[in-house]
Amino acid sequence: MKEVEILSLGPFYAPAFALMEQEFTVHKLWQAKDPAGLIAEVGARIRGIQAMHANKTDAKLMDALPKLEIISCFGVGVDGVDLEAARKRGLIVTNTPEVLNECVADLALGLTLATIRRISLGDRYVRAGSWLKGPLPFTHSMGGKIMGILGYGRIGKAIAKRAEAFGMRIVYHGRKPQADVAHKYYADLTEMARDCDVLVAICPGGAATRHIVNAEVMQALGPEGTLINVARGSVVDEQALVQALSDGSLGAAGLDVFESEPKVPEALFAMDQVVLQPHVASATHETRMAMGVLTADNLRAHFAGRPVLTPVA
Ligand code: NAP
Ligand code: 8YV
Repeated sequence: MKEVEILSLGPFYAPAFALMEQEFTVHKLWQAKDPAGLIAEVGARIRGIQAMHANKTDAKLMDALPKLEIISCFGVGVDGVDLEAARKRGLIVTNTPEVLNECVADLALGLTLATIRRISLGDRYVRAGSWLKGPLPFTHSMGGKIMGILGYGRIGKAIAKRAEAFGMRIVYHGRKPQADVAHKYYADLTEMARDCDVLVAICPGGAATRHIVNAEVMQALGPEGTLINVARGSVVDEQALVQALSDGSLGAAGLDVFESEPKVPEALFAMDQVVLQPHVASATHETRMAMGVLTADNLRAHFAGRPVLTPVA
């Protein structure tokens, strides 16, 4: 299918990217010294886009590619794509759901454990020789605590399974209660935050969830509460988060994602009650390979005249 030309907006896991390149003619916008020049040169021939969540795939870009048929996203979150513009153009949009559930849930649970039990702090404590001067202060248990999940979807359910194995009780918030789910549903996020010990955000990003975890929600979670964000930086009001952690109205936070990543508010660096990760929840060899293969498989299926494997509804 080398005659099919694809515009790559960002690189993904190299061995999987190579598979895509074996099959298609791939133009790498992220390597272009003059991105606008590259689009002017090849735009009229481009039939597919491959995008990462951080890439802005908007109407302007789509309009510059008159033969565009499909946008294949690496990652499950498609908040970088203007879905309405894609719908109007009749474009197919695909993502890579399911294959990353377990890894993202592992990191979410790891962050929860590391934050509640102050594992990163303990590590720094030993390395700094502080143990010689006295023991680390006690932390809290995971078992018996309530975890509120904001976004009880594919990954949310994988997180719940792990948290239950740690003896935690699960409650959830979404836009509606789910049939066949026995956990308590909260229509109101602030109410759920008030009732739980740990609030895990794992809902989609984008305008609908922007700052859904606001100052009020953090106050409700309270001085003993822990916020875990593995969703998108945009979901949490970061300024309010820094304020709540500084004045102690929120107890602790474990964060994999940030509003202006890779920029992280420096105020968080000095906080012992915070664990920071550089957006790595799905970043294992196995999972990134599976995501990359699925990204290429969706393109292959479409250009072979078959239905794509994982279309975004
Ligand atoms: P999913 O299966 O579609 O689940 C999303 C959940 O969020 C659903 O339960 C949905 O429930 C809920 N939701 C959607 N819109 C909402 C809103 N406006 N308010 C409250 N809840 C809402 O998606 P998934 O595969 O689990 O992935 C979830 C998200 O995780 C992705 O979109 C991505 O942003 C993030 N993610 C992050 C990483 C990372 O590296 N940190 C990795 C993978 C995914 P209702 O429809 O009932 O509202
Ligand atoms: C990746 C993600 O970090 O799937 C998502 O939505 O955020 C992560 O799996 C991302 O796709 C890499 O750009």
